[in-house]
Amino acid sequence: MSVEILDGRTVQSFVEDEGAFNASVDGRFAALDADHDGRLCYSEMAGEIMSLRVLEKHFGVDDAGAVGPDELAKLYRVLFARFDRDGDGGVDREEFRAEMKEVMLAVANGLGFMPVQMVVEEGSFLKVAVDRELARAA
Ligand SMILES: [Ca+2]
Ligand SMILES: [Ca+2]
Repeated sequence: MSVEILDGRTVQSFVEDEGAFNASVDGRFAALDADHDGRLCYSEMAGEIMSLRVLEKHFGVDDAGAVGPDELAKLYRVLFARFDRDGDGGVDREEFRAEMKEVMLAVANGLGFMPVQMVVEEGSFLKVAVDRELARAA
């Protein structure tokens, strides 16, 4: 983990660079797809969903810290259902790309134009977005 300065524009320009963004999302997808069947089932997605809790505003949850384990399990199911757009019980690459794009655009909107300090996880999309911006500025 590292602390980075980022703003909405950094994130948005990363999402809009379709080649870079899709490559990054596809890499994440492949890493999550433990049994390599080209779909993410709920258990494969669970870790990712937990890391998305920082983005809970996007999913309409205001205070996830206040919910108990039962509610949390329910919340994870709801989040999984958002990814699984056709409801077939698995998240394919297209569904994963589409939802990650929306999530990241929601993050960009939330950040706005004022740069903020954020703790970002190594290998996360935000980290990739920051590194990309730094590489461009150099
Ligand atoms: Ca799988
Ligand atoms: Ca699906």
